[in-house]
Amino acid sequence: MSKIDEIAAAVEAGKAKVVPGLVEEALAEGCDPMEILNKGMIDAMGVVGEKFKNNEIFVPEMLVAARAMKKGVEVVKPHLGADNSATIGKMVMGTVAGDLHDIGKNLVIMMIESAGFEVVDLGVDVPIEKFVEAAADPDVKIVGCSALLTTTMPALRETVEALNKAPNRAQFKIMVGGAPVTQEFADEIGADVYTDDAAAAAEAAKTLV
Ligand code: B1M
Repeated sequence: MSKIDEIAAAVEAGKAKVVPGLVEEALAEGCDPMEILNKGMIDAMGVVGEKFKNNEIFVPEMLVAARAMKKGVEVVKPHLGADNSATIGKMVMGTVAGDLHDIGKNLVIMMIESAGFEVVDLGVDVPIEKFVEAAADPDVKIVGCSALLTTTMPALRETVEALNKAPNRAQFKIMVGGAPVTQEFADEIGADVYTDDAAAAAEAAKTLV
């Protein structure tokens, strides 16, 4: 079994104490940090999601897998080229109301910070008013909204609608993403940009400013 497969297996099994050591070993062996993240952790969470969908595992197992992934991300993060010394713009980012998923949002933040942005993390279950209030900061160039549940897509729509009515709307762009979100949905609700992963979000952010 390759080191990356070992990481994936440990994430799937929710071994939060084991994952950081395996990630360190993979880095020491010269594995690409992006591959560790994508194949060792993000893909593993995809497997966890499938198992949950098929009733093979339940919420607690999903939660421990998420914790294990977070521990692994902490180790790989400094190796992804994060450099906050130069700021090219300010972004605010949150997971919409009713939605508690934050791994994807945190990865998007990590990649966007690596691209040179200052990111204000509004957290999860963010009410519409909090997004609008944060967007009122005259330095904010991008407002990012993440949604992971089909049941929170209406909250995403309402958030984007409210942001579109903000008096300072011309000053910022609205970026949306998350597993159930599509380009078509993003266009329909009036978002400026949709991206399907964290790396693409960082590229899009750079293009926007
Ligand atoms: Co939840 N969950 N969950 N969950 N969970 C999903 C999303 C689900 C698909 C699992 C499944 O059924 N297969 C399903 C949703 C089904 C649906 O809506 N159709 C689901 C469900 C049902 C639920 C609950 C309702 C379960 C329950 O209680 N019965 C519940 C809801 C709680 C709530 O939010 N109110 C729930 C709870 C949880 C946990 C708390 C246990 C845990 C979250 C822990 C945490 O985040 N801190 C959890 C987890 C871990 C998952 C899965 C397994 C993994 C999510 C994840 O972290 N993926 C997930 C299944 C899956 O996704 N395959 C699932 C890895 C992450 C890197 O990917 O978040 O997609 P993702 O982010 C990507 C892109 O989407 C994109 O970039 C990221 C990085 O590349 N992206 C953006 C994300 N945001 C972006 C924003 C952008 C741009 C790109 O611009 C602003």
